[in-house]
Amino acid sequence: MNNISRRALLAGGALAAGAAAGAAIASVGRRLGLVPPDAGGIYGPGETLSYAAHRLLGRNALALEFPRSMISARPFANAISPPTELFERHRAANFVNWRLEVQGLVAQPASLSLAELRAMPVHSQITEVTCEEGWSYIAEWTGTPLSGILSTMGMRSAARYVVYFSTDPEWWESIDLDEAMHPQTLVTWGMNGADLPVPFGGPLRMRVPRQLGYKSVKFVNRIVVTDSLEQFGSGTGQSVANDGYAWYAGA
Ligand SMILES: Nc1nc2c(c(=O)[nH]1)N[C@H]1C(S)=C(S)[C@@H](COP(=O)(O)O)O[C@H]1N2
Ligand SMILES: [Mo]
Repeated sequence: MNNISRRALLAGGALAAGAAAGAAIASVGRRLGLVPPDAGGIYGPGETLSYAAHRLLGRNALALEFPRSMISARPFANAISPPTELFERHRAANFVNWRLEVQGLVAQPASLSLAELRAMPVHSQITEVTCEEGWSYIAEWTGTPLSGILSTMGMRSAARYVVYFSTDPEWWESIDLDEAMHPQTLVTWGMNGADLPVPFGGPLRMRVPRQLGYKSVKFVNRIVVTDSLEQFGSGTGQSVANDGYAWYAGA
């Protein structure tokens, strides 16, 4: 073999090794849960960096909690799409027939009433809702930790994400297991000492206080534990209404 073809062979080998290493790094990143589902978008590299940094450094970090004196006197309820017929029927019945369906990778799928949720271990936190549009307010949220629901139903080992839906078909979101099992992530039915009012997502809202407001979906009626987000909507883990926002919305 002459020198040139030997060099070409070596270069080719190095390139192939480089590509293999790149693919290996991507696959390790995925395996360690450091690549968000929207990594392929135009903000992909930035989203991956932010998500990986949070997951490596701040897995157990707590959202800031406030003293009672800082609860907002006039919390701001953002506009929502008009309530669906299904929602209006539940409201007319005082939400007694409202259910949280728990489906997917759990040993025991369930359909939980509000009373059943309230009978489980309860947690309260005074945290801020921050909208990506620039406003925020502080309130006390009371609910059932999502971690308690998932543990009770027996999460399967393949589980990686929790997708949560509302009576509004336009608004659903998903979080990874770190967020789902985090003690501040609440399936919320109380606000400032009373039942959660409808404008704030009553009767049931997913409160994810470590992330921006749009992850805190109102009127939640179904959660699905899954190993992949590909089969939901466009595959990025959020409804089309939210597709322009980062899937991981941690501060
Ligand atoms: N079902 C549903 N949940 C939703 C929304 C919505 O339009 N529909 N808006 C989201 C957005 S963008 C924000 S910032 C917060 C606002 O919460 P607030 O109304 O309590 O201020 O709710 C989130 N949850
Ligand atoms: Mo928002």
